[in-house]
Amino acid sequence: MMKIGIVCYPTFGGSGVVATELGKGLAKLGHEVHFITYKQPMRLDFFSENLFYHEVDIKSYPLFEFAPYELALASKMVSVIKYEGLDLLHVHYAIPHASSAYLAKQILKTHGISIPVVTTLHGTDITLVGKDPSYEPVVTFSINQSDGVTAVSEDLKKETYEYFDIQQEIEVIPNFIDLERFKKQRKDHFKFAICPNGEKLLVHTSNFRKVKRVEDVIQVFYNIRKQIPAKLLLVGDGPERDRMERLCRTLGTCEDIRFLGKLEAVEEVLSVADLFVMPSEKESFGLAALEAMACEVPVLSSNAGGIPELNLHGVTGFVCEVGDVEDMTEKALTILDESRLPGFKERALERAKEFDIDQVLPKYVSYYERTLEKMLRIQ
Ligand code: GMT
Repeated sequence: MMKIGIVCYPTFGGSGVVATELGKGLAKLGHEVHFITYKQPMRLDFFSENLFYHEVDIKSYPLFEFAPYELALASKMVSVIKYEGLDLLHVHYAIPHASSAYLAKQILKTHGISIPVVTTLHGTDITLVGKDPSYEPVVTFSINQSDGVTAVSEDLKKETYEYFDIQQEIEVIPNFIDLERFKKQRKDHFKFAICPNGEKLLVHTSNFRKVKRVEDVIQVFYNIRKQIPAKLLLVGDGPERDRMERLCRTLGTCEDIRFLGKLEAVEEVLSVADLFVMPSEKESFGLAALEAMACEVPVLSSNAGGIPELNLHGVTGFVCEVGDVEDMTEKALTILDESRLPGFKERALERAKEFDIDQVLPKYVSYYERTLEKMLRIQ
């Protein structure tokens, strides 16, 4: 059994969700898992004898306009690795976790301790923020200094090699889902409350950032609504929410659209949905779409990044060019057609089963073992 440290963003974001579920899964297998984050991770809300949580203390001081989180994190990594005797540190999202891990490793060396670091690339740490010249040199360096690097899709691996000078072999380990939690629930009363006249129900969940193109969701819905009775639920919150509410008012669709804000039990909403819409401009994997598929919801998506590796065109939904709202409307109507909808729903669930935690967790365990062995060989 291994002692593993996990570092991630403790929010609703996909990378934090994947990291937390991974830690919970490893703990169930008997490994000891230590989370090192600045806040209790959203989904780490129960007790297990193998799970530990260490909060990063970020001290502020009047001189600091920005408190140095990276340094506080590196210091916490040093103390947890040293005093808990961790075997391996797994950091999720390169910025700044991989560079803090590098710093912690160098400090630990002076204490005679060596520990392998695995970095998982999740998406915007590469495709958006990481590429920016203000971060690129540090991102390149810290990826190259990691002892193991994984990416959540083939597309993300390709992009990483394309934009960064990486000497490392990147292993693709896709995101996963706990099918026990994400399964269609009977929520007929809920469906009736939203769609009292049997309307079709579209759902979108995201952090409402520009890259998610929520305006395309609303535009597609507006077009569909002209042809069939339908409702739209928008789950999540973020910088674009205000603008999207104004767009609904301009289009006169407020009656049929509800903004639900941040919801924890998103599976309850997905359980009554007929179509999930993900028109993102960039999306390395699309965990939210996988959650929908697990609840038997077909997906209408863009062809950005790694989405086509998950959403199979014409099988589990459709994949359209980014921004092609006309095509998306046509494809949505095809999916929602009563004669086709049950087939799409069934195939979406079948596809989701391929990403069950039981299939993917062993890939991480085997990767950790190989990384540890490699490190022992080098020493
Ligand atoms: O969306 C982000 O900016 C970051 C990140 C997150 O923390 O949610 O999302 C990325 O990681 C998820 C988990 O691996 C992926 O499912 C998302 O596709 C990916 N987001 C983007 O690439 C935009």
